[in-house]
Amino acid sequence: MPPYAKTKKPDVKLVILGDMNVGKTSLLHRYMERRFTDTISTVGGAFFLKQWGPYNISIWDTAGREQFHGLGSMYCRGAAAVLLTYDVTNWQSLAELENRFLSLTDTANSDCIFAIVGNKADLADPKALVVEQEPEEEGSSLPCPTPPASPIAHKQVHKEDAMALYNRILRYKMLDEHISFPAEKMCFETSAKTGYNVDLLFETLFDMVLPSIMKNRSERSSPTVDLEEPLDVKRTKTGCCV
Ligand SMILES: Nc1nc2c(ncn2[C@@H]2O[C@H](COP(=O)(O)OP(=O)(O)OP(=O)(O)O)[C@@H](O)[C@H]2O)c(=O)[nH]1
Ligand SMILES: [Mg+2]
Repeated sequence: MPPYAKTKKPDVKLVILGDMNVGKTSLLHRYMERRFTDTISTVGGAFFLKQWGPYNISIWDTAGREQFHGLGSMYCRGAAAVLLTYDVTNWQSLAELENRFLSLTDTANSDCIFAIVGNKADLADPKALVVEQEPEEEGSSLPCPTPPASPIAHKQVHKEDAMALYNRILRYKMLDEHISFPAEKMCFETSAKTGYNVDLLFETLFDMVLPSIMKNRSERSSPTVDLEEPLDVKRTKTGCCV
């Protein structure tokens, strides 16, 4: 195992932002624990460490409640990617990303990657109702996934709205649209409940932050001057160092 994996020091940081109740914690639980769990509204923030091949990726879940808003920019400090999350059945949750959350990302890295994530797709899109099946033990038969009967809610946010927001973010960040990842690639619709697109979301971002991981590692391994250590210097008669 490479030495970096043993130390479990995060190589890179991802942060999930968005209004309360959009499903940030549920998305992270779905990805890390492979299931949809009961959640309680997040207080402050929580940190998960994902081992991705030889790399350690920290993923920060943040509280969407207004009272914790001030903490957001602290969590974003040094982030290589930010997942701006909304609920596809709630237009206001998309608007809040621009109104309240975008400015918090000013402390993220200058080359930070942004993803716009529309969660709760199972409520609005029959495609997202198919429950993700985990790979079974060898020899056992794989049941064919069937969509559970569930009422389809009115979809308030369409992918085009999310893509327009993404392009506005590029302009706000003064990022060149021609060299940044295109909106089509960076806008996801997910369901933490069924698992729809959840692995795709996280794993696409992990691949995209690989250059940041490499940069962080090379900075860590480059020789640094230890200010605590006395330098091996020769003193001249006048007391100056040469
Ligand atoms: N139908 C459906 N419900 C979801 C989904 N994701 C989350 N929920 C539900 O939405 C509610 C809020 O989910 P959380 O994951 O706690 O939301 P949050 O964004 O972390 O909220 P805060 O921590 O308060 O910021 C819970 O009742 C979840 O069960 C989803 O994909 N589909
Ligand atoms: Mg939460």
